[in-house]
Amino acid sequence: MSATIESVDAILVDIPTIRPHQLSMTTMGVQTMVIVRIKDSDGREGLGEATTIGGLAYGPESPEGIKLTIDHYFKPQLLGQPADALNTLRVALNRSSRGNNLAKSAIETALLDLFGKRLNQPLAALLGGALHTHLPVLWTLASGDTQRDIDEAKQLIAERRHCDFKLKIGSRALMDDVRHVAAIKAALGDQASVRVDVNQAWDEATAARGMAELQAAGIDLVEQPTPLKDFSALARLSAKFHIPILADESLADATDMYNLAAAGFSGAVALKIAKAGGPLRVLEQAAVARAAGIGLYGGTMLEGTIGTAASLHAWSTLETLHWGTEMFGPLLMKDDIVVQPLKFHDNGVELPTGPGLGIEIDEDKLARYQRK
Ligand code: MUC
Ligand code: MG
Repeated sequence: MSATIESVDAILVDIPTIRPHQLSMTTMGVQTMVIVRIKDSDGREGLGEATTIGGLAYGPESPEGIKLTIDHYFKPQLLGQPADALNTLRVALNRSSRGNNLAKSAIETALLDLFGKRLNQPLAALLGGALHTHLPVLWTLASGDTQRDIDEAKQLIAERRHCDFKLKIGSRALMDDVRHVAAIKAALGDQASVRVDVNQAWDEATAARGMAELQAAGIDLVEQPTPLKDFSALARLSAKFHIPILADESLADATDMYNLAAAGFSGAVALKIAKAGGPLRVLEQAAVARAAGIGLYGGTMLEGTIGTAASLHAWSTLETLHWGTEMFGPLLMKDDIVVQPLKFHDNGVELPTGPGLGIEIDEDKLARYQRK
């Protein structure tokens, strides 16, 4: 007999960032995680995380809204149900509530963690087994200051913590951004791959000019240059330039991936468990991307260790991650709420071992940072 779900808790956790993190739509000084704890009738616990960026600045789900969705809509549906019937529970939640993929991702992650603990297997084993146990991780330079970004990158290269960098641009005038990016690329040279994320800030004409400048400056990848719903702009720009485009906000799930590929887009996709609705769902999207010849990248919503570990388990099962990953979220925060932090070294991170996610909550730290 399968264990049943006995409790579902969604907890808001606020942790300051190590420095301001400047995106085109907001500057973060604190990261808010929604930590989900699901307990079953055998006394086991599964952990999940739903995290967004800058309240409602980045996407339509806020941390407070995610907690409300889980407490008031998902929890009554989940209590008393068999804990390992993941597909049944997903279908039920999808029938009763549209969208809310970040909240659904946290639930799917917690149920997978619980199932892995029940079977005494890591989450990746439930997904068919890991192909990689150490995954490459880039770092985002987003202090807002060119020299500070260069110093930060040089130190991280020297420590072999990261060798690939993404720069957040789009909040300044185009040529100011181009000068900022070109100065960083010139300072780092060939020892680093430098990419940019515009977070939708440009219209198509600005993007065309920007991409030409960035291509000339030696930038390797341009992430989400134009607004998320304009699939045809992404398709046209991807046909016009050699510098590839990474689609991020435009894509949540497998259907979006299919539609963007059908619109003629070529390039790469930022996979994120949060956007897709969980580790199982994101792998469906990866399969569509692969079929369409679109490159894969393990993306983040700047989650803490729980969401990052869940993503790593999913990415570890993908044969090729053409653009690596950006699973550095825990490193952007001043502190952590887990007993054993992830191990970052050699320009990447180790896939955690141990049943489920392989992550344990530090109850004192959680109590310290939990929103009262
Ligand atoms: C995004 O749009 O990519 C991921 C890394 C980072 O610095 O910001 C996020 C969001
Ligand atoms: Mg992005």
